[in-house]
Amino acid sequence: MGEVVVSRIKLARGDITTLKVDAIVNAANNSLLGGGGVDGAIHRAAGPELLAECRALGGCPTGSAKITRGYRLSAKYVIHTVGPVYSGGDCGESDLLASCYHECLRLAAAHQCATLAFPAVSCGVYGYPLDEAAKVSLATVAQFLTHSQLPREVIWCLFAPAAYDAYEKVLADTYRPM
Ligand code: AR6
Repeated sequence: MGEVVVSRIKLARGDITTLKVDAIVNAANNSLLGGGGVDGAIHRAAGPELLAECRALGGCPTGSAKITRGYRLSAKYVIHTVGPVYSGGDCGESDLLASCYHECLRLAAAHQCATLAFPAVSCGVYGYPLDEAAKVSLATVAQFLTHSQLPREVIWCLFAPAAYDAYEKVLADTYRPM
């Protein structure tokens, strides 16, 4: 992977709702009506207008994404994606997770987002192993960025220390070998 593409990928720690970026990604469920984890945090920070807009979207299939405004967030948009529930790895989970990331990137570029932040989609209650998710998602983002100027920068905002460590390791081993 080219150095230019890798330099457009950043890792951060903490709460994605605090980021000043054009769009943040929500790890949602098929209803798009809120939940726990990062989904709960985003709805709390964005305010009730976000839920009102989500109600009108009619849900979202696993592997797809839908965009809303960000309301009280610093981010202009929230891109809601529904990751797969991990059930052993032989049920198409990696294709579905790659599809989530690809659809989010496509929507961000279509809405002229220069900066986009992802959480570790599917790595909480949906149970996706962190190292596998890091490999699939980094490969999908790196591939997309090779043929798209937008988003200019992609940030993973990783709340759990283990998630940060997993992404850092895959990035170092695969994309920034010493
Ligand atoms: N900022 C960034 N990352 C966060 C935050 C935050 N504020 N809070 C949690 N995480 P999860 P999933 C991390 O469970 O596995 C919801 O109920 C968390 O540590 O939020 O895709 C939805 O409604 C983990 O690494 O999402 C769905 O029903 C990562 O975000 C279901 O959970 C994802 O964990 C989706 O499950």
